Amino acid sequence: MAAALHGPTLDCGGRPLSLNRPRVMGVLNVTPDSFSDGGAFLGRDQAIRHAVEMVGDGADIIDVGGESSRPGADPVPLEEELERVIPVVEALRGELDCPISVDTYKPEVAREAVAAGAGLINDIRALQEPGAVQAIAELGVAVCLMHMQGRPRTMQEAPAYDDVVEEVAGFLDERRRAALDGGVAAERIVLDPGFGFGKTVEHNYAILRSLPRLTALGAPILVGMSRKSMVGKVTGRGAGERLAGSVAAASLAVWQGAQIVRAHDVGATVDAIRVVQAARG
Ligand code: PT1
Repeated sequence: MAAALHGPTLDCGGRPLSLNRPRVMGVLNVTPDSFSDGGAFLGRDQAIRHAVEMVGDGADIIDVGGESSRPGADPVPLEEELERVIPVVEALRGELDCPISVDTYKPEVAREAVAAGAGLINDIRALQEPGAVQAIAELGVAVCLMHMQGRPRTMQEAPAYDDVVEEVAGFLDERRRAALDGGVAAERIVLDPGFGFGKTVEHNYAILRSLPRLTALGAPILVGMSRKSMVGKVTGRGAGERLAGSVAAASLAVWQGAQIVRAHDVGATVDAIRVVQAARG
């Protein structure tokens, strides 16, 4: 129960995460093909060390991902995703006090991840896979519902919208409704516009400047812009040199009410968010 906490909380499987201040979700890739870490954290021990370091830097959630969703990425078979993700979640459960998130759209991975200790399922397909709503409702964990146009392999070929902000808002509202109707508790739902997922640079910045339209949906908003091409395109920087741009994007999102920021560079993002919070009063 969240009896001791006041204000908005995210219920991560019985573990309440207060959202009375913005939170940082640290990215822990356990893929050999990940777009910015280049598989550097593949080994289980390295993954644990990286997660512990991010928590030391102020991360509130660790997001474990075994299938890259960067533009052009291929799907990973179920067994391989399980082999990558589950041992890391099991090890993290013994090392960390913060909620562990798993970036997966497969209900089978969600079930095993929660059994291993995950409290949040980060679903880039927003529970559209068969059986996904039921799995999350039964598991009693938190879920992030994200918008994506198309699929990672081809989503950047020709993204198109009549009104990107309204279409993303409408989709997130519809998926939230589907989750609620399927038995997922309202205090377990987070929404995410999916920066870079089937969106041009212009689409991404239109969403960024219109975040209040999304916070008005009534659920906490998570954003992930860290090191993405929307930052690279306007700065002319490669994937390894996007820190300042990523921190600017995170700051603008928090200024407009985003409650959770998914980021690779946790320490810098935490500092920036503290400054934004102080300015917001
Ligand atoms: C995200 C996110 C995610 N992003 C959530 N989960 C990725 N909830 C993975 C590029 O344009 O924003 N929200 N899980 C990473 N995906 C991308 C997409 C990485 C686009 C890079 C780009 O460079």
